[in-house]
Amino acid sequence: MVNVIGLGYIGLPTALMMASHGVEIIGTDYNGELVATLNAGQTTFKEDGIEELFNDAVKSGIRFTTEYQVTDTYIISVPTPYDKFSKKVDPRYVVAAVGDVIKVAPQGAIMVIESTISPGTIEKSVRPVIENAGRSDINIVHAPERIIPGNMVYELLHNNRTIGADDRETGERVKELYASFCQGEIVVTDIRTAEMTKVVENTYRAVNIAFANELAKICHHDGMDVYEIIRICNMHPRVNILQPGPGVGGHCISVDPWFLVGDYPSLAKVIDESMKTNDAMPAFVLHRIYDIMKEKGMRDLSRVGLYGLTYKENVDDMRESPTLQLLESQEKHLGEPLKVYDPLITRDVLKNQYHNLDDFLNDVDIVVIMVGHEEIKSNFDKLKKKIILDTRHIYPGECYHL
Ligand code: SAJ
Repeated sequence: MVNVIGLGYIGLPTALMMASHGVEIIGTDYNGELVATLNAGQTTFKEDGIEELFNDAVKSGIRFTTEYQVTDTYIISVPTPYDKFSKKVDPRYVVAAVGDVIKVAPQGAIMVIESTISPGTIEKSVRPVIENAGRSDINIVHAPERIIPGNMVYELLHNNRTIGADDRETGERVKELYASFCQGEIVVTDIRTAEMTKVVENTYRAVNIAFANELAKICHHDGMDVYEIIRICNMHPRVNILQPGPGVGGHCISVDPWFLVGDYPSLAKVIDESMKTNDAMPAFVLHRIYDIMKEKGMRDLSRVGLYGLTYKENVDDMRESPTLQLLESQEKHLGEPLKVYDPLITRDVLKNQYHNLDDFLNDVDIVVIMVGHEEIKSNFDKLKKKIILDTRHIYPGECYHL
């Protein structure tokens, strides 16, 4: 039996996937409300295919509880926030979960940590907890998650995975467990390498996006079409530039690279600049809005609407969202926030927030497409009379770009 600790964006799909592939799973979360929701047969966030997976897992006998279980294998997938000032990882939830698990874990149990951590965190923060409790018999493993919100179920099944362990035998045992559902290649390595690969993967993407964002600014400055330029460059067999956008959000790409900057400030120069470039994008969008208003002779900010509140298309996750970053920087300057609407955010989170596309469009003249949700793509005809700033390069008609 496997006890999955932390039933959030990563722990829940992982637990469901394993259960639906015949592994006996008990999911534990200290949030009683979340556990009650799951026990009432409801999933806790929207994601393609998660409902079906949930139903399969329930049929296969998955259970949810707030109690830690006595078993031979644990998977810990709790959040790892970062300290915005020091830019370092904050391992407090991982450390707390490890502390709770070792109170009940039997001799020789395996403890897999899936949470993203900066290189060296297991050595610095996790191993001491285990050793100080006299539990050196516990086998620590790091199996960083790799799935992308919006395509989690597919990626859980198909992505290659990395497993870091102290010894080959433990690594192979965990590999066998993940092979119960994972059709990709599973590489076994040491813990520090596994920690580093995860952060490097997200850093690679952050630096690549920053490069695209910088190109967007250069091209805008001299009236060149950045999208056409990237499209042509990407036809070269060894070039793969990502897309510019209004900023980088989510809990990973906008956060993990900072761990390297925080730990190696004098070495991580390109990474530091890239993160600053991405962080500056929401303010750049704000400048573009002012430029467009000036060009059109408009003064009334209340006629500007931001479409999309989530950090990317077709997910309901707002963590580190560029729209929220933009509103924050706008509020600092002007006070009254711009109008916003997102079909996937149904609860009231902001002032000036709309819950219906038509109402939103009726009240604005400039629409800033911050997120390319399917909803807006199938309603482009409603934007015909609007002035559009498309930060995602999805609108087929005449409009402004970054
Ligand atoms: N973005 C751009 N331009 C692009 C691609 C993305 O501006 O060309 C923006 C998005 O709009 C979003 C942000 O970047 O705001 C991040 O989105 P994403 O879709 O690139 O990635 P995440 O954060 O949803 O998921 C990433 C994935 N990592 C990699 O692709 C290397 C995922 O595989 C990881 O599991 C996840 O981080 C994580 O948990 O680390």
